[in-house]
Amino acid sequence: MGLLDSIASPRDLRGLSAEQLDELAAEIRDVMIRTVATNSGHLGPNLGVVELTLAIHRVFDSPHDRVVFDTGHQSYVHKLVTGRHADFGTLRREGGVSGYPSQAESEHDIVENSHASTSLSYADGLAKAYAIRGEDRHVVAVIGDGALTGGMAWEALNNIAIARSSRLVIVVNDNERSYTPTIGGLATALTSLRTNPRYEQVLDLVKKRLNAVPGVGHAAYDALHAVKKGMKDALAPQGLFEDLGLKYVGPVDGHDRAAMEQALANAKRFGGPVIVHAITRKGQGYDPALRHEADQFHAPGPFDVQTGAEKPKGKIWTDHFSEAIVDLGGRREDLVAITAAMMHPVGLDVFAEKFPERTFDVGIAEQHAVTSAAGLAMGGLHPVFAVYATFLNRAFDQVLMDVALHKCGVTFVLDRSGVTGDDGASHNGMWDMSILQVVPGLRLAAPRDVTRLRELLEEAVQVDDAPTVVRFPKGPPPEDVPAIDRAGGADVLVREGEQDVLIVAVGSMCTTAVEVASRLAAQGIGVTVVDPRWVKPVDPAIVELARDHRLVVSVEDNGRTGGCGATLLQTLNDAGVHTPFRLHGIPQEFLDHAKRDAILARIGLDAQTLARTVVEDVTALDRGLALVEVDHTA
Ligand SMILES: Cc1ncc(C[n+]2csc(CCOP(=O)(O)OP(=O)(O)O)c2C)c(N)n1
Repeated sequence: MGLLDSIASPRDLRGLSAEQLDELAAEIRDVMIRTVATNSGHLGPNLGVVELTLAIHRVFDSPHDRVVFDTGHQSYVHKLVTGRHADFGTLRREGGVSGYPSQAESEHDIVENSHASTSLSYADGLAKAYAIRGEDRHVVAVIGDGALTGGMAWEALNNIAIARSSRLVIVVNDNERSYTPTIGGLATALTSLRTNPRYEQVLDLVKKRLNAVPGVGHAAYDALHAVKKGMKDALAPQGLFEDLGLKYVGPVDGHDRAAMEQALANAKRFGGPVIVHAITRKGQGYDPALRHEADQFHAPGPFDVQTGAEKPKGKIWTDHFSEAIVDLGGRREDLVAITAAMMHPVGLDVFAEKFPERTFDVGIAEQHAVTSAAGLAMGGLHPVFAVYATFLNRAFDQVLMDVALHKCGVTFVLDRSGVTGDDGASHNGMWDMSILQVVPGLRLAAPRDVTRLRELLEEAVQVDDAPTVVRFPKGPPPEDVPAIDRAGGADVLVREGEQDVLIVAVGSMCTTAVEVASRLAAQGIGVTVVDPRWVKPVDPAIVELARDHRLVVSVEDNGRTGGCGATLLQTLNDAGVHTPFRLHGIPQEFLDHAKRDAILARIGLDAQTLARTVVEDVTALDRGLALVEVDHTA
C-alpha cells in the first residue's frame, strides 16, 4: 500500500512530513505515467504541477477555498489527492474519471469547460461573490503561461487589479510552453521576470542571512515575501503584473514544495488579489517527457513506460491536411498559415518549417487569429487558420463581422470536428456547422475522404471574397469513397433501385451512409446517397433530387439544431418541396467522454441504427402513415 492510498482528501496531506511529501510526489508521478501510458492523456503538464498542487492543497482548504484550474488538463494531481486515486485507472474511459475537472466527480472540482484562459474570470466572479456574501473563502486560480496568452485572461486581470477585497490568489504556472514554447511579448516579459539576476541574488543573500539567525529566520524570510510595500517589493522586478497594480510574489521554484507553500501562505495572508509566479518544468520527473522536443509529452497517445516510445499511430486526417497545405504553400506564395498555439496538433509544423515567414503562431488567441486573418486577407494574402472545431466557437463574432462582413478571403480548417470522444463534452466539434450556417456568404465544405480533402481545400483557397471552411473529424480517414456521378456540385455515391430514399450525407457520415444504403438495397428499398461536398450554401441539385424521392434522410456529425439537415429542410420548404424528411445528427446535449465510435453508436449515428430507422420510416410511408417519433435524447 502506497502513501496515496491514505489520502482521501487534501486534509490528509497536512500531517505528512517533508520526506513523506517527497515520497508522495514520486508516487503520484508514477501513477500518472503508468495510467497515461495505457489510457493516453495529458502527461507533461501534470508532471509539472505535482509540488505546486500539493502546496496549494496544504495551504488552502478545498472545497471551502476554491481551486480553479485553467483549461483543466493539469488537474490529475488534484484528482489524485481529492479522493479519486482508486478510480484513476479509468481515466478518460467511458464511465471513468474524466480528463478534466468534473463537478459530477467531486466537490473539489468547479470549472470543467477546458477551453483555455477562462480561469481568472471565473475566479474573479467567485471571489467577488464571496466578498459580497461575507464568506471567508479564498479562490486560487492556476493558469499556465500558455493560457495567459489568451485575451480573456487579460480582461480578467484588468478587473482583478481593482477588486481590492477579492481574496484571490493567481498561480502563474510558467513552464515557458503551451504545447511548443510560448511565443509573444508576454513570453518575453515572463522571461525577464524569471531571469532578473539582481532579484534572485539579493533574495538568496537575504534568505541565507536570515535563516542563519536562530528562531527568527523563517518568520523574517516570510515577512520579506509578504505584503505591503516592503523590501521584497523594492527587490522584485517591477513590470508586467505590478504595472497593472497587482501584487506579485515570485518567481518561486514550483518544484520546491516548501518554497511554494511559503509563497502561497504569504499570498493568502495578503487578503487581496496576488499573483504567485511559479517556475516549473513540463514533464518534470520523467526523462522521456523532458526529452520530448515537440511538446514534452503534452498529450501523448499510449506509450512504453520504460522508453517513452509512443505506440505507432496510423495516418490521421491532420497528417493529410499537413501534406496538402505544404503542397499548396509551394504553389501559392500568397498563402499564409495561422495557428492558435497548436502548431503540431493541427498539422502546421511542416508548413512552418518550410515557410517560417508565412506561418504565425498567435498564442491561445482564436479571436485575434480570426481578425488578424481578416487583416492579412485585406493586405493581399490568403490566410488559412487551422484550428480545432470546438475552439472556433470562441471567435464567432470575428468570423461574422470581421471576416464575412468585409468579404475577406480567409479559409478556416476545422480539425477534430464532430464527435471527438475521450476529451469529453467541451472538446466535441459539434457546433461549428450550426453557428456557421448563419454567416452570410460563408461557404462550408465537409470532405468525406482524403481525395476530397485535397480537392475541397484547393477550391476553398481559391475563394478570395468570402470566408471558406473545410471541416474534418478526429482520427484516421476512411478508404476513399468514389463518386459514381455528379449532381450539380454534389457527388452521387450510390444509386440503387427506385427513387425511394435520398440520403444526404455530410463529410465523415458518407462512409456510414454507403453502408446504410447497402443494407437498404438488400431489403429492396431504392436508395440514392449524395455527398454535397459544399454543404453551405445548399446545392440546388439536391433540392431537385429531394423533389424526386419519397423520403429524404440527412445525416451529419454536428448538432441537430441549425445544422446542415435543418438548413436543407428549410431550403426544401422554401422551394415548396415537401418530401417527408428525417434529420439525423448529434442530440443537442453535452456528451460524456467515451470513444468516438461508442458515442456515435449511442446517439444512433451508426449504420445499423440508421438503416433500421430508415426501414421503419419507409414502412410507415408504404402504409400511408406519418413518420414515427424518434427519441433523440436516448
Ligand atoms: C481556447 C483554447 N484553445 C486551445 C486549447 C488547446 N490547448 C490545451 S492546453 C494548451 C496549452 C496550454 O499551455 P499552458 O496554459 O501553458 O499550460 P501547460 O500545458 O504548459 O501546463 C492548449 C493550446 C484550449 N484548451 N483552449
